[in-house]
Amino acid sequence: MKTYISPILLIILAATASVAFASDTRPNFLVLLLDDAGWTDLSSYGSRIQTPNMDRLAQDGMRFTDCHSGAPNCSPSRAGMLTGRSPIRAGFWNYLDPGTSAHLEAHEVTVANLLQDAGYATGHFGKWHVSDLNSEQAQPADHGFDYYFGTDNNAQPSHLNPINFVRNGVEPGMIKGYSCDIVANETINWIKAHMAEEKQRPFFTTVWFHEPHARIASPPHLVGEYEKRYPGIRKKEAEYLANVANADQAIGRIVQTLEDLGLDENTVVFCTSDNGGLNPWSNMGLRGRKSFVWEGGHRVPGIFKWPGKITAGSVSDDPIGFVDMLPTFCEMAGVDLPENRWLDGISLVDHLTRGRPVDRAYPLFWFFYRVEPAMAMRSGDWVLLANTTDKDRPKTHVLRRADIPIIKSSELIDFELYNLKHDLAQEKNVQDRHPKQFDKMKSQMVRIHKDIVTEGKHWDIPPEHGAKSRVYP
Ligand SMILES: [Ca+2]
Repeated sequence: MKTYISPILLIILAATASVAFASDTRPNFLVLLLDDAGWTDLSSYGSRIQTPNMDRLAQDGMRFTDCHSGAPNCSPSRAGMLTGRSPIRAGFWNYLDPGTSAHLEAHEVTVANLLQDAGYATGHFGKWHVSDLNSEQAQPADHGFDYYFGTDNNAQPSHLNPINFVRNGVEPGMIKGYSCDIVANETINWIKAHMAEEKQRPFFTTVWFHEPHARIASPPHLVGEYEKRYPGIRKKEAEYLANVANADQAIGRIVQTLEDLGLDENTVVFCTSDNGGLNPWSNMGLRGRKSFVWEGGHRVPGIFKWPGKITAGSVSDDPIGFVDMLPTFCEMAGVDLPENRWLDGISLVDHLTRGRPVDRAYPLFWFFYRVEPAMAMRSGDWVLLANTTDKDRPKTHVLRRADIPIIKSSELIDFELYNLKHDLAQEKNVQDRHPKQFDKMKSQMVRIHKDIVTEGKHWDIPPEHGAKSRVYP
């Protein structure tokens, strides 16, 4: 039997569909990531650096005092943000050095994949560092980005006049200017072009700046401002402060573009850094720095802005992590989570928009085989840390073929318990005073460690790869 649909019904159906499309009120996303900026590198977090644009995001949104990157170094942290999973589960034992086999594989599901499938336009701008661009490895397009303009790792030879950007597979050669401005310009142009062509579609953008990771280059007038402001300051320090300030100005131009285009009211902005800072002034009050699983390695600035949904000027002390971003962005966009894989993060929407406490059944944790201690796990105000049985083995800066079987067969030892509420600097191991808390967390951490090192990919790394990498005692 043929089904007859009247022309009038077709007109009504078409009109309904077009209204539904035109009234797509799902938010846009702008994820701003600094590289190696520490917890206290923004003025809103107590820094000497003038960061008025990021501070304004905090004034217009929610500032987190206890936000944690996905890992204490670059590539794993980014993989954690994109996948909502522990970087170890996603195959990231260490950062990606040139020639390694490790990378974010195409079968991982990223937040960009999910939003793209749901109709979002997607763009990545800046440092990528979860696979080699223009190689056989999975590319940004495989990970859900319609458009990309990025570098494998750091801007080369420095932030000034970089030569290693790739735009959708094409290498434009040297681009004049500072990396943060180049990345901001590309982001702004992409957003403008998108709005001119298909303004009914929401967008998702990751803007991952190279600043303030070495090698640093900062505009001389900004360096001069900090030398004048802090007489006697070392040149290297002034260059660093100016570097963060320069990135802040680039962020200001992107945010201004959103306002000029009338997009700011319906755009979620998340601003953060991929790991703790290297310098003592970057992680004030915290133990450790980049690479370590002490707080200084992964506690970072974290600012959310979503006008009308998140209370302006609010401050949250609840612990959150990069693994929460995929579930959070998906809920904000009304997109279902993948059901065929374990996610380590949770949605923060109830916390962000209704002020409900972050209720986490599964803890935040960080594992890096190369450092001591090698693992940290958070539960409320408590942090449990532990070494591994291979702690005395000399380790190279990069992951080598021989590392993986040893990491996978190692076990946790030397546990230490700290209470961050009373001891943010992690100076006093209190395991003897809180045996029940210690035992409870220890058994959970042993389970999680076993779980992730079992799941973590056994990469087929070439035997000689990393032979000249520097060795740690
Ligand atoms: Ca980094």
